[in-house]
Amino acid sequence: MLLPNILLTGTPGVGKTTLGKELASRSGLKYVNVGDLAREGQLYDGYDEEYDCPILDEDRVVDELENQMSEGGVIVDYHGCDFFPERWFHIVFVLKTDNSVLYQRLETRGYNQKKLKDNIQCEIFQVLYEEALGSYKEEIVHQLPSNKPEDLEDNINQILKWIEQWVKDHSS
Ligand code: DAT
Repeated sequence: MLLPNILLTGTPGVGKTTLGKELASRSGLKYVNVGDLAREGQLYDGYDEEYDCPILDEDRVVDELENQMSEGGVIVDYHGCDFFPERWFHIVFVLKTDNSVLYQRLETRGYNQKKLKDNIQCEIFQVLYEEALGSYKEEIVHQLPSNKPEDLEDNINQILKWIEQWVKDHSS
């Protein structure tokens, strides 16, 4: 059976991991967290002193994922999206969270003031939404609110319906 690949993107803290894992368990699709994948495989290319974090080796991440992406049925979670091959994804969801809610979530994570400010600005300026629109066909890019538990439930149900329809449309 053919299964679609789904990209979940958005500013850190908007709820990609929460949605991705729950969606995977309810749909049977596979969940891949690119941050974890990079950490496990040490897929890094240097260190960013300003942001105090390793720099992702995007080419190696793409190589690492290529086989499973061509098989289909993968949910990818990452706070960036312009380096993945466009052909990989059948649909792209950009999660969005109100500033005050996001601020609290990131504060709970123990982010320092600079990281907090940068991430809130990233959300205010819809950086990931713009990046997604610049990287994929506009008609497959969708924004989803991600503020409260009901949003999570609505998003899951909506995506499950979309998957079901996609599978029907692609079965011979
Ligand atoms: P991300 O993977 O985008 O960095 P996450 O899934 O780790 O984000 O979520 C960050 C925090 O927010 C985490 O404590 C769970 C919570 N959260 C996620 N989605 C939520 C929602 N729809 N309603 C309430 N809390 C949510």
